[in-house]
Amino acid sequence: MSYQRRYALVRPLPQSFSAALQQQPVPLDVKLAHDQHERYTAVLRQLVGQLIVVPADERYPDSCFIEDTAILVESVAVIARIGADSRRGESSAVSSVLQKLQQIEPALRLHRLTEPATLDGGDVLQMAGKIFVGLSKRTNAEAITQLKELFPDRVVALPVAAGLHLKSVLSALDDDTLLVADDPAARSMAKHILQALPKAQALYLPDAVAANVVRIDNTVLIQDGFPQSESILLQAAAARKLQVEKLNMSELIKADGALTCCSLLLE
Ligand code: CIR
Repeated sequence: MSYQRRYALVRPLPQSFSAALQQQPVPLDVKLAHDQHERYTAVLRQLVGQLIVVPADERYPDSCFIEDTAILVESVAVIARIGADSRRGESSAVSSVLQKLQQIEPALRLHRLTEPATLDGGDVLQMAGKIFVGLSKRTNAEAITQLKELFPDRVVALPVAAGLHLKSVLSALDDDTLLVADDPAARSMAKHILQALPKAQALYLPDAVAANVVRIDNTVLIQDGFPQSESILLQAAAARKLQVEKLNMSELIKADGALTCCSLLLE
């Protein structure tokens, strides 16, 4: 079998996850979170050519949310400067792993966002060749300036009006279909994206967290436990002949994580 998605990076959940950042503090069940993350990892392993596991690091309770550490655009990796102070060190292990990967993938190029830029990968949506970047509590205008230098004509900035990150309330099912939480703030964010992509349409979902899916080749990973959104997603997947994998990430959701946040995908 040949895969289009050749690599995925994941980072195991540390025991210190109980101290993960939360917008609304509620107790976290670390064992359950661990099991949910393991299942996510197992599903991903089936879908990509090679799953790369970045070593866990107890110093960083949020480090399983590896998406925030870098942006991968075709063969370019941009190492992020994460917005939250407690998380900033998470990027260096990911950067080392990508540097090692360059030995077998010489086309892979690495760039680094530099101070005063801050950016979380969760604020970056790639869709139909564009790179949408949310200005949020974590991602600032300087990061957008630096990204525009790296990817001229591709970067579109928009304000994050709801949720922690841009992708907390939306994601791409494919190049023409934007999944969006059905609330006014998410709709206003989606408007910016749809203006830049005239061919794209929005599909609104009643559960914000369900609007974050991972698409890998002909499979889409969706959240388990949101039946109304699920039936809309199942219909959309069937219309596109996509396989669906349902994953229950309830404990990671309590720490504001969704599906995209637990991996980095490299073509
Ligand atoms: C944080 O606040 O940074 C983490 N607790 C959650 C990060 C989730 N990341 C993502 O959705 N890309």
